[in-house]
Amino acid sequence: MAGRRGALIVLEGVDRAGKSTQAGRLVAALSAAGRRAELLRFPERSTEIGKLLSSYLEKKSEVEDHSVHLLFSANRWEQVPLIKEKLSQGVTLVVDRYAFSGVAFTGAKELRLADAARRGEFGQERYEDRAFQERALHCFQQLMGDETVNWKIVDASKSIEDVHEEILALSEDAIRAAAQRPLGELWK
Ligand code: 2DT
Ligand code: MG
Repeated sequence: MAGRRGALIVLEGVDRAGKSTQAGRLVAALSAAGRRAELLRFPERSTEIGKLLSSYLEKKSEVEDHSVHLLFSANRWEQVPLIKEKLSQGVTLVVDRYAFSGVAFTGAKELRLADAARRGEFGQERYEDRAFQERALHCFQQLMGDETVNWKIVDASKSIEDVHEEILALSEDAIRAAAQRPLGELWK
């Protein structure tokens, strides 16, 4: 319906929770149901700032912690005009990580100061080890106390199909609810 804004649907969680798989499935299902829906991801590695972040994550470069936090933030800000334009045009945006990852992953570094450095064989990129992911999860759990954000918790241990059905139903509710509300300011 003309004039109705789209919903901003953010998938957050630790690495390997299935966010990227689910974000893709969700956009496909919403589109198939005749909804206008598009996928975004953060970090968006294709921009100039995104290339710096990608190199940092691949451990090809070092960036001071505060500075890299601000680069992740800048990488969201550079997409904000597009995000606002799409939402106001009625396009629902499914976003694979957003500012909550920014807080959780920087917060996990701060917690590390009180933690013994342990390394597992979790993955190739920076942050991809069990101890770091556990600290990030702890930070996400604290962020879920923020009642200004409409959090929904999805049990990612279920099958891809079951998780998809649950996220799709929650998203349909969110799209209907968003259509009733004007666009507010975004957490960036
Ligand atoms: P992917 O593996 O999903 O590409 O994420 N990260 C992400 C931060 O540290 N700060 C942020 O603001 C964002 C959005 C989480 C790459 C890694 O980047 C981390 C995992
Ligand atoms: Mg990753």
